Amino acid sequence: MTQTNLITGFLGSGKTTTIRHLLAQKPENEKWAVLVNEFGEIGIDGALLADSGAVLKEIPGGCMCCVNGLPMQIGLNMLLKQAKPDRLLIEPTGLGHPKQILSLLTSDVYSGWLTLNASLCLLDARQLSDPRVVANENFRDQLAAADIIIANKTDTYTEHDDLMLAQWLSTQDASLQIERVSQGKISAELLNQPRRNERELPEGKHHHAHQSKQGLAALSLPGHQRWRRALNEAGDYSSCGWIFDGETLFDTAGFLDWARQAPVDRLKAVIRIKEGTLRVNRQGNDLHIDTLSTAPLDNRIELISHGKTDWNALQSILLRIRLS
Ligand SMILES: Nc1nc2c(ncn2[C@@H]2O[C@H](COP(=O)(O)OP(=O)(O)OP(=O)(O)O)[C@@H](O)[C@H]2O)c(=O)[nH]1
Ligand SMILES: [Mg+2]
Repeated sequence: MTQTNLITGFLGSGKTTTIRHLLAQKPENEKWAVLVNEFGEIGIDGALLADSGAVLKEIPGGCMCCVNGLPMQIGLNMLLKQAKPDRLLIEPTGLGHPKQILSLLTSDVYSGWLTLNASLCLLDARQLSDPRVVANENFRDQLAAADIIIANKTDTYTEHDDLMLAQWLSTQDASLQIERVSQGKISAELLNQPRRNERELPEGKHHHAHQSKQGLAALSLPGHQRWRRALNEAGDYSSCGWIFDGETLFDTAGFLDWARQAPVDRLKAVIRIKEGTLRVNRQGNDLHIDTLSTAPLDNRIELISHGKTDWNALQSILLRIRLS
């Protein structure tokens, strides 16, 4: 039986960061796997976890409810039946509703394969002051479905954020477990806690407005095509992602300006520059940049925004800041 945990949390709350930290605690003799579902069609979290020593499976493109059918089950089957990991961590998209994935994981199909342990939900308490986030049913239901709340990014909290967190907690069951951390630094011991929360969740609204149904095909560049883009839309959020081939190099300063200024809520990129590989991760105005020692096969950029965004305008700048 594979010990399995859902690691949920709204867009940019720190799910992947937490999973990286958990993977660093993996005992050497164990095999751990990670299943990531991203909202965007271009998977980037896979690249962020590539050097983490886990068996990795990405399901790009859409909210969990939309990919929860075949792609999700195929991914899960592959991991459980071929890789047979001791432990499986599942990161659903921050814009997804937890109901469908929980029903899938607790269905008879998987009863002989996995044990579903505690669900951990990442919470950036600053988001409690963002009316757009608080009004989002996925944000609320992810928290409602959790066994353990991980209040992450405590290094950024103001007194007001602490107050909002205390206020939110006062509306919750007194037995709800909460850990306050930064950089997702939780103990892997938490993964062994049992799942206790069996609260009946409302059906997540099904916003099937996906413009692109390229799914997994979007992961590769066919033939000699140098780049392509893929769009996704669900509810009030839309995403635009690009893959550029491995020969493409970007101008570092140009790219960082573009990443800082793009009028979007979330930006993730793993791009090649003259000096190597740059990893860029922006949530709101927080921008994190670091370098990767391994060169990825291609360049990947993913933007997510609330409301309408002029993707073509952003794309024309992006095309201009290529060095080759
Ligand atoms: N200041 C600060 N930044 C953090 C902390 N934890 C994560 N971050 C940053 O927050 C951003 C988002 O982190 P991720 O781990 O990618 O978040 P995520 O929930 O996986 O994001 P999505 O998969 O896009 O929903 C990254 O730039 C991280 O470096 C923290 O404790 N403090
Ligand atoms: Mg992530």
